[in-house]
Amino acid sequence: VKDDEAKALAARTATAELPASGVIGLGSGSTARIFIADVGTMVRQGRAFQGVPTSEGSRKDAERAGIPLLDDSGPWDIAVTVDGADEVDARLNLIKGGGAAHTREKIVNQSSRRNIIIVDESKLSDRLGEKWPIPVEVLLFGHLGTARLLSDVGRAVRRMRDGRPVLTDTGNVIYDVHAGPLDDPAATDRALRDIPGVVETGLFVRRADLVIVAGASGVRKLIATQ
Ligand code: A5P
Repeated sequence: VKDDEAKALAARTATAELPASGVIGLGSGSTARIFIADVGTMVRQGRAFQGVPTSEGSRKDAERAGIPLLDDSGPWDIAVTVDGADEVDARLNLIKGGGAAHTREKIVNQSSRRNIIIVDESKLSDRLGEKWPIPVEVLLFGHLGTARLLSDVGRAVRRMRDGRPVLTDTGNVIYDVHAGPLDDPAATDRALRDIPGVVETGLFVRRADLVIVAGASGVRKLIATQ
C-alpha cells in the first residue's frame, strides 16, 4: 500500500509538469497507469490533451480514461512523455521493460521533447543491473541463436509466464540478460544492439530529463545534467 501511495504521489507530481494542452506520451506499467487515470480526469475537466500510448495496456487505460489518441503510425511531436522505470541510476539512466513494453516506450521517448520518469524510491540504485537484468526484445525468427550471442554479454533467460514464453505487443520474445552491475550502460547497450535479431534493449541511456521519485519522506525531483 505504501508503494502505491508513492506511485500515486509521483504520478500527481508529473501532472503539474504538463503543458496546458498538447500531445502527451503515455507510459506503461503500474505507475504510468495512475498517471493515465489522472490525465483522463484533466481531459474531463476540459484540458485538450491527445495521447500516444506505449503499449496495448496503456492504450486500453487511455481509452477507458477518455483520452483522445493519435494514430500509431506517427510521426508525433510529443510535448512530454511520462513513463515508469524498473531501475534508475545516479546519472538518471534507466532499465525499463519489466512489462515488455520498452521498444514502443523507447520510440515514444525518442519522439518526445521532454521525458519525465515517475518512480517510487525502491527503483534507485548506484549502478544499473544491481536489481534487474536487462530486458531485450528479440525477433522470434532464429531467437535461440540470438540468445547464444546475447550470452556473450550476460546470462540470457527467456522470459516465461505460466509456463509460456512472454510475447511483446508486437509478437516478439523477451530475453532477460543478467549482465549487471553495469559500469558503462551505453557500451552494454551498443553490444546488445549489434546482434542481429535484437529489436531493442531496455537500457535507456541519457533519455530521462526529469525523474520524480516518491517515498516515505515525500517527493524529490532529479534533473538530468548534460
Ligand atoms: C514496461 O515495460 C516498463 O518499462 C515499465 O515502465 C516499468 O516496468 C515500470 O513499471 P511499474 O511502474 O509497474 O514498476
